[in-house]
Amino acid sequence: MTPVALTIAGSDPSGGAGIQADLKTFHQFGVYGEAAITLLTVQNTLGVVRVECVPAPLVIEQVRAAIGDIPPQAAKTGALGSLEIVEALSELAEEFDFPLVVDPVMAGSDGAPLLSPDARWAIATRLLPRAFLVMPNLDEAAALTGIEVKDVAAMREAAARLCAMGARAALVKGGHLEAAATDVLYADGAWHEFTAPRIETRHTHGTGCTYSAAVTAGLARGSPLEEAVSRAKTYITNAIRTAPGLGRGRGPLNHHA
Ligand code: PXL
Repeated sequence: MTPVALTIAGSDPSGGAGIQADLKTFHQFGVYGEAAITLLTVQNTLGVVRVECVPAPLVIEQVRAAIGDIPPQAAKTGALGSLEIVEALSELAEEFDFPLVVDPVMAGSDGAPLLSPDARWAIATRLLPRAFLVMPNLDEAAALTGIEVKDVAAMREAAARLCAMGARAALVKGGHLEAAATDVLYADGAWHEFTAPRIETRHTHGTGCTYSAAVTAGLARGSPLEEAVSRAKTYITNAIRTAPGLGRGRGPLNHHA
């Protein structure tokens, strides 16, 4: 049977991040993609100029319509926008019988807010306990745990704390570290590291979305977590390395990697 994955995330009309990136990534992994939209952004590679959240009940209706007819084997969340959406989705996720990957997006790659500040607490307390995997970057890991996360030792500590907060597993992403891009996974009481050489480039738009979509696709295909992360890390590294150079700002990745 064709594997199916669902993304619950925001729209990026320039096609590099959000649901557009997620669907391209699912497709590249041979996974049929479904998408429920949480918010619309007006943006291109130069930045985000406007964000409009979808009413929470309409987000829930989209998810129910999609999974009620074509059940996914895995799902992910991206930008969730409002407290209402985080709360409604956390409640709905109790019914999910497939793994949920939470990419706790707080801002776009240009720093524009994609999550209201009052929704952070709800992600930490309501959504994390529903997560099979949470995969924050350094800033998001710090915001969720309250500790400073600037090196691999702190990443290990943050990953373990995120699991103590209820996530089944946590992958803290070190793409913004100064040395190599080392990501730290904490799962089943053990740490694992995934390292790739640093690539100097401005074309990183949608990196987080694409990475979490690739992990979700692997899970939908039935891969064990470590294998899904390892394959996704290779994919994201190649996608950055072979970015097509589109746009006048922070350009998109190569989703065909
Ligand atoms: O990468 C975070 C992100 C998530 N969702 C949407 C985005 C971005 C980054 O720009 O545009 C819709």
